[in-house]
Amino acid sequence: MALLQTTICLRISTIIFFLIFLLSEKSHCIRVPNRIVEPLKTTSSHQSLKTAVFALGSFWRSEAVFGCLDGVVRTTVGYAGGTKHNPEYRSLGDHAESVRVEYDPKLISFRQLLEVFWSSHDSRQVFGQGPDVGNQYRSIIFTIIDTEESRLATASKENEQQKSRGSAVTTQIQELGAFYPAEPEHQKFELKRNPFFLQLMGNLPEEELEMSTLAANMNGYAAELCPPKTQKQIDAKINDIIKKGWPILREK
Ligand code: MHO
Repeated sequence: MALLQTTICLRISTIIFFLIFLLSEKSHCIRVPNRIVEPLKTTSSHQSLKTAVFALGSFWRSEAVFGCLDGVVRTTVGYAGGTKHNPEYRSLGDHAESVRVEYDPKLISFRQLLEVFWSSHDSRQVFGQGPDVGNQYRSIIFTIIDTEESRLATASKENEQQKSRGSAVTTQIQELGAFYPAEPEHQKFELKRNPFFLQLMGNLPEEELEMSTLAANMNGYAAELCPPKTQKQIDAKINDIIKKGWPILREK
């Protein structure tokens, strides 16, 4: 009886999965994954990580931009740069939509993160970013005073200003105060828009999704914002999974 139930459950989920597949216009067969519990990293390995916080427009996009860089371990969207206590998406006060990036400095440097920051938005746009208008979309590099990072941030802003002589770079370099993580529905937003990818990852529960490096990567991939080489590598992995019918995406 237990066996029969398992078989029926598998069949139902297979049908749902095939429907998703048909909608995505692919014509391959694939087995339904069991949920994979991704092992959380140990505290000791976390001790060597560093954190950077940036604001560069809609935090859905910002998280995707940083999420699939090699060396980025975790991303979180939130509110920073303002004074309002406990901001929320619909009343964020004077905060800016921000992304907190946890990274391994042995694999990626703050300098490289700054390059991605500058090349991923228009730092000369006033009171908004792209189509999004408002103070919450302003451009900020958060640093801690008198650190190597704050010196690098200042130098990179000067460099950016020199490159765009005609117009002022609006980016603020601001002391990092409180960072308020945003509501769960805003975390890994681009990935959550794509149930097929969530399924490929084994439908991780929210807490694991928020901690997961793979989810940060896949969030960037879903938004097509990974560096081209990474975008292609993930494409290849997904195609491989589809071919083999072994539908589980794992950490690199
Ligand atoms: N233009 C975006 C802004 C979202 S955001 C997280 C939208 O689709 O509404 O502020």
